[in-house]
Amino acid sequence: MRTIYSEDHQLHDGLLEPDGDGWAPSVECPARANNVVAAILERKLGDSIPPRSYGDDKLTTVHDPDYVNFLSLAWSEWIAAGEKGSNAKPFAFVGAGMRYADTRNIHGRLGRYSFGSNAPLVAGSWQAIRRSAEVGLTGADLILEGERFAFSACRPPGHHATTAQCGGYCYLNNTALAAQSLIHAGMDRVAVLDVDYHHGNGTQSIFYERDDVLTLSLHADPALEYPYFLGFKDEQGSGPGEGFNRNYPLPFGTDWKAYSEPLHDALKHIQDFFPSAVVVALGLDTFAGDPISYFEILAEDYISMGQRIGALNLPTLVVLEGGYALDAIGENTVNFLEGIENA
Ligand code: Q9C
Ligand code: ZN
Repeated sequence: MRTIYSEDHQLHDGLLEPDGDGWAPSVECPARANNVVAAILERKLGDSIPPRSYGDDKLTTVHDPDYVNFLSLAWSEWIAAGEKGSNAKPFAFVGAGMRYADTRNIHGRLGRYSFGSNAPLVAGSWQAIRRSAEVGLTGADLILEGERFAFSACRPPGHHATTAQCGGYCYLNNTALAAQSLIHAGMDRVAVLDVDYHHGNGTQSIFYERDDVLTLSLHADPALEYPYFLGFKDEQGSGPGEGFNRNYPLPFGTDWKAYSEPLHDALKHIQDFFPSAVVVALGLDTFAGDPISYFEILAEDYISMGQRIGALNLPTLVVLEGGYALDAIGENTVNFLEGIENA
């Protein structure tokens, strides 16, 4: 299987996230993707190729043009406003009774285009964010060109990003951009299976009213875990999309035995949908050793997980999402990818 990867993710570094009374280094750091790519090389999974370039028109197939424009300019606006912090991040958000008004203040703009304070922008972020989206889009193109599998080693991740808001370490929704690109190229139906520990709220909301993209997500119950405000079982799609979204909220402590039942159900629904391709949003934060998560999936379980998904026998694009156990993310990712290939 080929991997698509850009070194430009290194530019998105020095990120901070809320911690106690202050801010601490974010668990979403360059070592994640570096360790994934090192494991792919070590285990000889296949070649690594750089992403192709795409115009803004490709990014706006999923995102609002004003949001893409904001992401591209936010760092320079932060500096122009005389801000000294290394992380441009919001503190004021659009609450009930307020408007998504066209404010010009950088703090207002950061809040208007964020749904939380854990998607900061540093000097090199935009380049990394754009390249990460292009890594996802190139993976979709490889599938369109006839490859049975491809792995988009995206960083930053994307599945929390909505049409016009960043959050949860995500800015552009790499997975959604890839799925949309498959549809745009003529596929009638595409399934997106999100196995990240956190609900893929961005991906769900982007395709919620559509019947051509089936979205399914297995994740920690949002009643207990981030992103808290979406990912419940009763969210099944709306309008023409009614019945084309499925959520599997799972309890803390979920191990492979407990995980494999809802996974089996999700795979059955994918089969019944007869998609032309599957996009897997692969989060390795379901791992027992993940520092911010509470599932109990073990290293060898990722082989089984990959095998189950590979047994669908469909063209499959795997897109990297979360996973924060730095010394295990490489092994777990390659286990999953080898499982898919050797189903
Ligand atoms: N103290 C992804 O996995 N909550 N995003 C972290 C840590 C935010 C996860 C709390 C988790 C966001 C792509
Ligand atoms: Zn996650």
